[in-house]
Amino acid sequence: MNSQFNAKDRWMVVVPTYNERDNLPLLCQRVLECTVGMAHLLIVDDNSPDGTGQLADELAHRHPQVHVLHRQRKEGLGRAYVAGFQQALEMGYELIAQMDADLSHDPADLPRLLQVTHEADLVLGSRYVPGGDVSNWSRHRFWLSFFANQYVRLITRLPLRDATGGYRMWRRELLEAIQLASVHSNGYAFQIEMAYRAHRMGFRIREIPIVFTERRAGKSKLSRRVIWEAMWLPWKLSFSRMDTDKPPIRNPLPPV
Ligand SMILES: Nc1nc2c(ncn2[C@@H]2O[C@H](COP(=O)(O)OP(=O)(O)OP(=O)(O)O)[C@@H](O)[C@H]2O)c(=O)[nH]1
Ligand SMILES: [Mg+2]
Repeated sequence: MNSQFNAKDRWMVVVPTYNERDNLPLLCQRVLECTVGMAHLLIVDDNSPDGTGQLADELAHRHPQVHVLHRQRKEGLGRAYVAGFQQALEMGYELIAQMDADLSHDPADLPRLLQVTHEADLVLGSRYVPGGDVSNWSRHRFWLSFFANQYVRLITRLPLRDATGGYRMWRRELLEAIQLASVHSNGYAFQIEMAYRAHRMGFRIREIPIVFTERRAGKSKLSRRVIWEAMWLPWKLSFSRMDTDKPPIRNPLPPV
């Protein structure tokens, strides 16, 4: 791990990868370009059979801002993020972003997410606030995702338009308060649970519009299991009070 820098001045973008060989070089290049070298990148690879891990090592060798966390086996997006967030916190970063490796999240939006952390503890890139959108999705996929978010909102009363989105930026105080070791959900359920915990603890959440673009290379890891978990989780959250729960002390800011 190459780490000659003052972590307080820098921020970390955590990217989980599983078989993203065709996307990773461009993603890395664009993140570094769009953040003019100010962001560091942590690639969390689950021993991808297509060699994404080795490619990540080569990128880390070439760019001092790039770091790699290798994990033994595929355990899902949530486990990869928990490991990546813990690593970023240990390394001392104050601001930690998360994004997919498949270029669905445009790295050019990173500076906007960063800017809003001045007034929020969690900034969500949102497809469903005015100005947000999706590109290259079938009508069916759009409505499925849109109604899934309405469903989450109705059951959990989480006042967010896009609780399943995975383009976010966190302040370290919030990630520390969440007690990452106790988060066990994966996939979309992981995104919902993390936002829910932040809200229940009264942290400031702000949604900003993003345009999400369907992946062009590589394969989706979306599975039936991921969808079932996301459908079940809102009920679990609304029925069981988690250890970390406290009544909200502040309301999230309204969407812009
Ligand atoms: N390390 C790790 N990364 C994963 C795992 N599952 C998914 N990912 C990564 O998580 C990100 C999101 O996964 P996608 O397959 O794009 O899933 P999605 O964006 O929810 O679904 P699509 O919209 O169909 O692409 C990508 O960067 C994946 O490579 C996993 O088990 N381990
Ligand atoms: Mg994707």
